[in-house]
Amino acid sequence: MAGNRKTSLIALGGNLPADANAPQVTLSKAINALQSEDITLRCVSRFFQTPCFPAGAGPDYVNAAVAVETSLAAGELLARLHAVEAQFARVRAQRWGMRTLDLDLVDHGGQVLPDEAGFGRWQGLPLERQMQEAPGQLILPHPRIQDRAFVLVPLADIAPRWRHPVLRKTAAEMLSDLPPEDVAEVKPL
Ligand code: PH2
Ligand code: MG
Ligand code: MG
Repeated sequence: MAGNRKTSLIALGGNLPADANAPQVTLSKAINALQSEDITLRCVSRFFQTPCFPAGAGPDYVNAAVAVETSLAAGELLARLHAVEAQFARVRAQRWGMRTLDLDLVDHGGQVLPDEAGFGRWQGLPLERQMQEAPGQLILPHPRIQDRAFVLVPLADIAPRWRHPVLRKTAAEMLSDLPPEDVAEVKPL
């Protein structure tokens, strides 16, 4: 497919075994499974062990991030991510529940979806409502990037100079805005 190729950033996570494979094995297999004729892998972060958020809600996660190049539209890429999650025994039971594999589209070529106002509503949602409400549509960039060391540490590993299209900060800047104790808990495997 020619033209209009975008770089997309994808966050990976998992905290349950899938078919007796540890989360880091599932993540590696998922990265392989993601690659196709129209999805080219460009960069893979280190893998990190991270405490479950919210604290105490389950075992530690393994988190990572990848950059891919693709001609797919955001919705099409998201459908591929869901298909790969399903392939690795992901069952969508509970919001923020334990999972074998979570693939989150973090950024798709700087696109803001549904629009800046819609992004702003989700980004500003208080934690209590974040835990109860799931957006019915794709929000881009991922509305929680700036809050989570388990997303920003892997992201800054592969794309420290990537700039958030709404907040106008780089991954490295957002990471340095986080409490150092949150960042210290994210440990390379
Ligand atoms: N993902 C969640 C909920 N909690 N905690 C960590 N450490 N890492 C995650 O990827 C994660 C989480 C929902 O997607
Ligand atoms: Mg997630
Ligand atoms: Mg997800």
